[in-house]
Amino acid sequence: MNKYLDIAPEVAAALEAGRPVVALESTIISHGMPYPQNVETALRVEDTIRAEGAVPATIAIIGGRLKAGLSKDEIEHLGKKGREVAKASRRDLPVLVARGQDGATTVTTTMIIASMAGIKVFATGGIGGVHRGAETTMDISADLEELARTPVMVVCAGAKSILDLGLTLEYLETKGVPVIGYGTEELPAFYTRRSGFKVDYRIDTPEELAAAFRAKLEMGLGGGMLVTNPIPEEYSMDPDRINAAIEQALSEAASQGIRGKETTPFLLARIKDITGGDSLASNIQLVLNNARLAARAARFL
Ligand code: PSU
Ligand code: MN
Repeated sequence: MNKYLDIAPEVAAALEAGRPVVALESTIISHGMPYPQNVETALRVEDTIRAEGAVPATIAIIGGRLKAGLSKDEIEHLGKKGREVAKASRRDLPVLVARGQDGATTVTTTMIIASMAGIKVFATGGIGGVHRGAETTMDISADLEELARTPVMVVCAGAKSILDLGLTLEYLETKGVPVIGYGTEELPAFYTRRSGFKVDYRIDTPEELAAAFRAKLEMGLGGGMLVTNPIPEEYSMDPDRINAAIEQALSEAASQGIRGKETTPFLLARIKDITGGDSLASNIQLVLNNARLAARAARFL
């Protein structure tokens, strides 16, 4: 057992018994949504996973310990501190752990810690990817490298068009990461069901998601699988409206010189403000939808 890792008793018991477990990230709590909706959503997502017969394992770094499974108090703590908590990617783990600090885990570090704990399925909202203009900034999320490297199935609602979706798909292709559309041939764009880009494969059942991922694991191919699950129609946003908000947020980020790890949280917060909170409601619904699908897939693994 990894001496830096604490697996919550409920999670450990489920893993021991071979029952389904779904990992959840914590950057979405601290940096992705405002308080108190972030805490309410994190707890609702856990309840949704339980209602589907799986055990939730929200992942974070608390006092330098890698945690698979958080208490309500720990979730409240991360949600209240919000952007004061370090956003922890792979490169941040050594120093945060050695210093005994807190960290909110991104898709990258959630995959790392899930994998250490033996958890195979992870549900989130959106992943990071190749940023627009990456051909000069080289801003490419570590999430893509992690998908290439760590064996976890990640269920998301696609990627926001704050990113260059075409280049993100090219990168994943190069790295050998299967991009699956759940019930769709088109990559969903987070707030909307359509992006104009094709996924690699359409899969229509949780059972087949599990079968494909199991085959990947058993062949020893390494790396994860990305499942993109479109936001339910009734919660999806008007594409013109959301795209205008994204363009405005991007131009503000450029004029304010926002860079590096600040870029994504800045854009997410601005989009939420520009849409007057409507994007937050959609965001919450798509996360719940992904949690449900991840729990169903985990039951077949
Ligand atoms: N995209 C979203 N919502 C999020 C994130 C991305 O739509 O909450 C968060 C996730 O934690 C993701 C991280 O792993 O941002 C990516 O950050 P960066 O682009 O700095 O790699
Ligand atoms: Mn980046």
